[in-house]
Amino acid sequence: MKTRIQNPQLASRLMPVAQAVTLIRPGMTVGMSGFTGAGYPKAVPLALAERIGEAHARGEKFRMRILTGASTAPELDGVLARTGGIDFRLPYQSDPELRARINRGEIEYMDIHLGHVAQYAWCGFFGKIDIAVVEAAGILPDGRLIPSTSIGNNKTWLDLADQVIVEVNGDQPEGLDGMHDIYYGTALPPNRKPIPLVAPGDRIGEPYLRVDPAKVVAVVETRGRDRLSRFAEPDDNCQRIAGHLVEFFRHEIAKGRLGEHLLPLQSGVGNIANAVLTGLRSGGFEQLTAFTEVIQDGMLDLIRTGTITMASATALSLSPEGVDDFINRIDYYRSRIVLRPQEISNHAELVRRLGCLALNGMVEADLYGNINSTHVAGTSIINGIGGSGDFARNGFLSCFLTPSTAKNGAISCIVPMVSHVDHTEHDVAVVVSEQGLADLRGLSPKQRARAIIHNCAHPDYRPLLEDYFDRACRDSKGKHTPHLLMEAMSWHQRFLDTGSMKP
Ligand code: 0RQ
Repeated sequence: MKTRIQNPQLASRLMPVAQAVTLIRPGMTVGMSGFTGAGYPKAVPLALAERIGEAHARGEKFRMRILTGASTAPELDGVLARTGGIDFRLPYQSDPELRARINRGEIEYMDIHLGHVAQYAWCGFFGKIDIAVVEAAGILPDGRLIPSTSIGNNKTWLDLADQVIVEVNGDQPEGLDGMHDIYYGTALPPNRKPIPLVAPGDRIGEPYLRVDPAKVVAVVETRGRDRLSRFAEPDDNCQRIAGHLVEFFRHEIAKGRLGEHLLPLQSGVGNIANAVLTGLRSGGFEQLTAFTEVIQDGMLDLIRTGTITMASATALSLSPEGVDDFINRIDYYRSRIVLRPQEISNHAELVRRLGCLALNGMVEADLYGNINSTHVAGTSIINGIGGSGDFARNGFLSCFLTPSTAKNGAISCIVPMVSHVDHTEHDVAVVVSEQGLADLRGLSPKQRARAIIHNCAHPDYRPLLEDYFDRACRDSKGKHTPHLLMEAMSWHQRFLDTGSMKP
């Protein structure tokens, strides 16, 4: 384990975790590593939660602002939320404990595009970053860090924080060394230059994270794998959604609008996105590439089987079985995966240049193609917008996927008006459910409504939506985007009142 810390100056800062956490004080803004359950610090947050618990027991207030790459794990978000130690959190979360407290109004949460976080931090919009806590797979003799299973915002936190705590995790595979590409050429306007990346596999930076050794106040040795959950087995609905997408891509190839190797895929988080990738494998496509944020099991399968020849991301978000496979074939994967900072993996310029095919899950779509990715009934957050907006707005094709109903049919995922808007009608090209696919390109609002009702709504809800739309076309004052405003929201209110959207 000692050999993973090869820089003598940083080795001299090695200390027990209980001592390291005394450097984190109430009111601090803490930038932590971690992206979709990968590469988060394993020891400091747990020890910190204990310290906060003790402080609260003494009647002292101990709350911090916690910034990360994306979601982390129960050992970070879960424990810190439970102790009441989080005052403010950004940019993406999926921990049940944290989510519950956000929805009870106990924690302030800022849901922000993942591609915007670094710029906001550099511009000072989040205030001063007091301390960074970053997991690394090792420290080189020159003091640079071998990154872990995610990069996320680590470069930004290491650059901006006044102080740094490095957790060196002896259980992260040593074979990660060489898989990363950290670009140090970003600047703020008016000094920005084009980012020199023209293909997903291009390496434009260096494999290691720089850190000023003078800022490193503690190094902690840890062990422990990322805590990543299993994906649901692709069910019938997922397979149908994948089937509709495959058919659509084939149609686009036939029309000459996509080449036979498609364009770089972006795949969102969650079961549906994971299952759709699995479905693409049976679609007979070859030599695909990915420019995305997260590599889930479905994408790893495509890389292993050679369907995807190169994937760029900022994190690995694999099931325990996926992790085993990744470690067993790490040399194979290292030549086919590049992990980058999220300011690059989610950069609007690159997503637009490469022409990504954006495939993201959603909560609900409305008749006109507005998408809600984050909220149940308009007021309770699920996870956050994550990177879906970075890709939806800038991709070549923006596809949103959902089963047509949720909660055993009690909810229609196609509604008259979404209860919260994450992606506007202007950023959505294709909506897919197990019922079918609505290609919204080139359609007016009313044409889009007909396509979505007809192709995507569940038969149980289709007549209700048709009836709503017909009456809206007749009775709405404006006929461009017809709505019966009070009635539109009554669908969600009915669900809140009775547990079902059905009248
Ligand atoms: O809740 O598990 O309690 O039953 O939402 O739904 O169908 O399992 O779908 O796992 O693909 O997640 C939008 C959440 C979909 C995800 C979302 C309930 C449903 C279930 C999950 P239960 P499924 P998925 C880049 C991309 C935003 C971030 C993003 C997401 C739970 O895709 O977080 O795209 N997206 N990032 O029952 C009420 C509805 C519902 C509903 C589903 N209409 N009303 N509840 N659910 N539809 C990567 C990153 O950014 C890191």
